[in-house]
Amino acid sequence: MNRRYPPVSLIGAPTDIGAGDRGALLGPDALRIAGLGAALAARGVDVADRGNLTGPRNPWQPPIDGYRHLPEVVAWNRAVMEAVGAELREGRLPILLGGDHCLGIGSITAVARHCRDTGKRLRVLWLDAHADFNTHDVTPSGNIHGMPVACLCGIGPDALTHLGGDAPALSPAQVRQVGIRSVDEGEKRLVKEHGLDVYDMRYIDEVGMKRTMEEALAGVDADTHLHVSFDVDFLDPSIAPGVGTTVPGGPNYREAQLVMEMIADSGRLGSLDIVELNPTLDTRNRTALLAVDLVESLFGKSTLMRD
Ligand code: B3U
Ligand code: MN
Ligand code: MN
Repeated sequence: MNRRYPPVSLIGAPTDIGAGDRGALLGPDALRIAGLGAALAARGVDVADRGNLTGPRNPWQPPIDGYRHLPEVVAWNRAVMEAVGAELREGRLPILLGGDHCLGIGSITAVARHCRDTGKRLRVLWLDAHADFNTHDVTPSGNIHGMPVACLCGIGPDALTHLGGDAPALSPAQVRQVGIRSVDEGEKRLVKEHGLDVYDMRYIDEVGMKRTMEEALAGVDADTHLHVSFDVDFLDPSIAPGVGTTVPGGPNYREAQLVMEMIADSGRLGSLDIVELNPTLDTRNRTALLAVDLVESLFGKSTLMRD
């Protein structure tokens, strides 16, 4: 199944402004060094690397009113939103190289706005160990990388929920979360209250990854823009140790590869985030190398028997 993809733009956002550990700011270069651009080019994809965005440094301060570094998080997300929006308007497929997962707010706000302008339906696949649905009053950490899904659904500080002008960017019905295995107590209540569609690891263990992904992709059609927000801590830490918040019991290599292949088969991938990669916690850049390998599957690399 050799598919044609739109031209791809790599956008680096070197910051750990929303994270609980330092180091995700090295994510974009770790992915480049692992050969992301060359791997896509080798698949026949037209790739342009737009370099890195700039933004405020990480002041490493404690939370204020339940948020750490809110003004800096807003600044980075504004830059991301503008960069991702510009690529989409040119008909390109943006790949955001994080950076921590707070950047999903800017990226997906741009995608949601683009879908509104072009009349496309939007489906967001959130591949993550965490639900990222905390709010300032229930967060255990104040780290905004634990809040992007809530912000995108209109629950959060105005500066983030209204980043693109209108709020909310998303309704929970547009989101499918896969791989979830760490949800905080207050966060659990919010996830249930807002009816988020969560395929947690227990569900995946019980029904298998194939059926999980069939369900998560159900209804995706020619008019759908599929956004994949790939938090690298989605993967089991035994294969992907280079992330800040490892949670045991994640998808193994074969399951993760199937996820990417099934998304590729849908033919609807329109934008991608690769976030939370922290090479300072890794050895020999193996987590970035794995991420690149999985992105190749996402762009249609398949075994001989299926080509
Ligand atoms: N739920 C926790 C931990 C966390 C969320 N996302 C990541 N870690 N990467 C929190 O701090 O909100
Ligand atoms: Mn996340
Ligand atoms: Mn996570």
